[in-house]
Amino acid sequence: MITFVSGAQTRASRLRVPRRVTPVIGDATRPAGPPGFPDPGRCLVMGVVNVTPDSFSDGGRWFGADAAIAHGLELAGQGADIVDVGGESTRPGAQRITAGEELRRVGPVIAGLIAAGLPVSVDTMRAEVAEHALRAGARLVNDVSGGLADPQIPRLVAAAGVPYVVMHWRGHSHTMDSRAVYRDVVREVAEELSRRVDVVTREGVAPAMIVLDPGLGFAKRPEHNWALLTSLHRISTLDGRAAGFPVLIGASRKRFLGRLLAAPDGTPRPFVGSDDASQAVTALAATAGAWCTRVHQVPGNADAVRVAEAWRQAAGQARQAAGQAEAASQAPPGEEG
Ligand code: PMM
Repeated sequence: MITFVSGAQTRASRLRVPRRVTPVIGDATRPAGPPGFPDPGRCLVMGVVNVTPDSFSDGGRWFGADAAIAHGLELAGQGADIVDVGGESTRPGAQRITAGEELRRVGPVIAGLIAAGLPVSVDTMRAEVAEHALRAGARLVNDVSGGLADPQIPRLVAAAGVPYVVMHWRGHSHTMDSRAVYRDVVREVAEELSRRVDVVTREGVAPAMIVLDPGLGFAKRPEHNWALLTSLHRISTLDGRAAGFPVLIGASRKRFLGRLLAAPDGTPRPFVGSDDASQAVTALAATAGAWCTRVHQVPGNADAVRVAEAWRQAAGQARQAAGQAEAASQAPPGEEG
């Protein structure tokens, strides 16, 4: 990011008037990620393997262990840092499946991907499924309910000592659209996440193991998603209550992107047609300091996080240079080199 210094500012510095340094976009800090995952110095990419017949973005495509394992390997080969395996659709209106069915779907896929040496996370709201995955070697539990759907999960995660994604959630899929009511979405999501953090840490989860997620599309209307995306720092810090948790975002193929890209007659863009927009969100969120982006298509997102990191590095240098120039301009006369 270029830091613009106007002619007026240059004259002001000659007159020793303190200058206002233009903020540098991409300057936000990125809190350290949880232990147990590599820190390549950029936002991580989590590739999604939905072993479901009905997920709204890719339901049915990887419904079968062999196809799902092959897809997970493909995502890792394309640059996914983590492969996230889920067996229960959370699409709006979806009905729940039994724990037995969820386990039947994800068990062999998790085992197959771990046997192949991949870092696997399990996307589940059930302790029974999380426990099975952890025994198989899953490295992270991604709980879209943040422990609300099954209060046993936090204790289980604490005992396993793995990172825990605590997502903002207001209820199961069949009710979530009616719960998308906020006066100040960023403040309320931060408050509700803060309460979840209190609960899960009381259950023994180490704060260093917590990753926060604003839950895009879960009891959120498009304007709520955009407000949250532009306020990731407030989510990370729980609106000033904490030093800063790592943040994961899941914008990929969500309805708000399809609506943004709607045809002139208002028909939303089909989910697969929103992958370029998903990558744009990844680039912006990674530049704003997100720890991880959860995506269905890896290659473009793997590029986007690298672009974002180059941007952040340059922004840091620009900020440093602007700070040095500011200090020099405020030094008393005669102290200039
Ligand atoms: N979204 C979905 C599923 N799991 N997990 C996290 N942490 N964050 C999300 O936003 C999220 C998630 C729903 O999307 P999909 O069914 O298309 O994968």
